[in-house]
Amino acid sequence: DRFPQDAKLHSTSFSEAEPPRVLITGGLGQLGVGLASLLRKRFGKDNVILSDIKKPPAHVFHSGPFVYADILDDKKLHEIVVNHRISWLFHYSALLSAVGEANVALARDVNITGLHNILDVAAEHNVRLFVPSTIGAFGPTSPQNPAPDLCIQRPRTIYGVSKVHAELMGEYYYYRYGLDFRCLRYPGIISADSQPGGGTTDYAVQIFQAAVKNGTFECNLEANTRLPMMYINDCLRATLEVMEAPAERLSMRTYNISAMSFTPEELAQALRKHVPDFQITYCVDPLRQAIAESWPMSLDDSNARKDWGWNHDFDLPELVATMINFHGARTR
Ligand code: AKB
Repeated sequence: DRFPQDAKLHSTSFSEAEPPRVLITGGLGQLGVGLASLLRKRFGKDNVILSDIKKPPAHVFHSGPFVYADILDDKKLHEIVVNHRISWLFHYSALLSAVGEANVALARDVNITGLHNILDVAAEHNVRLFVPSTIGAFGPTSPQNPAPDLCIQRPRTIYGVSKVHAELMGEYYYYRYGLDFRCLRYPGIISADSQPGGGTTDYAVQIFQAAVKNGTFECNLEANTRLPMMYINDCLRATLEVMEAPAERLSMRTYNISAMSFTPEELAQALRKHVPDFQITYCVDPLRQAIAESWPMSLDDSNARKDWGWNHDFDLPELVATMINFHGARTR
């Protein structure tokens, strides 16, 4: 049997003596390098392998192991997992919401076929698997404020459809084959030293650099568009915490996590505490606006807080202070 029913008996806990051997796919996106750095501090530099199909910048290449991995090449994936004795896999390869709509066929290949390859390799080699989901897995018929863990999910983007598919397939493999699948629905993630690639929440990353550099920002969402957001440090810590949680603490396999929700106007207002003359203008992108309006304004993450002790550190004021500080703020 390729997929032993008792796989989860072997994969649920690692003794402290032996740290996991980690592979991160899509490692050169917004989150991979930061995740690798967090995991390397915890498990040792050589136990965490970043991978992507792009050439890494020098500082990433020199910071720890890096391999080429195309998630559409399933034979190569098996080879990497076997040769590096991988025991935990963080699957970050994906096309995001706006770029996915611009290239549906590629999004389907990467986000759906790629995920199938990852599920099979993880199940076959008894690997604990983390797949990020998103607020994009909800749609216009989901409860919007807040969206609970379990509710109607009828997203209208290929990105959202692929993420609902990932949640369901991962849970199916968990019940059917014992795959130790763990999944968090991320809000829009705000990072200082890495850029998102083609999402709907990207404005909330770009606005900080523009505010510090020019004192102005042209926003592609309407002023009152409220979306759930999170600072990257909270997101990466949550990811590590859910992967380290003892299996018996997890009453589910897919959890919402949340920190704050704001509109562009509220973010601009918070920014003015640091850049008093900051000006925001609006040039709305109809695609991104329609996507944003189909997503929830906030997430109910009470199950994550109850089951495995999730707690965010960054609310809006701390987020803004940290981002402005990074971009070399002129706090007046
Ligand atoms: C996007 O905007 O597409 C992503 C997400 C919220 O999943 N940042």
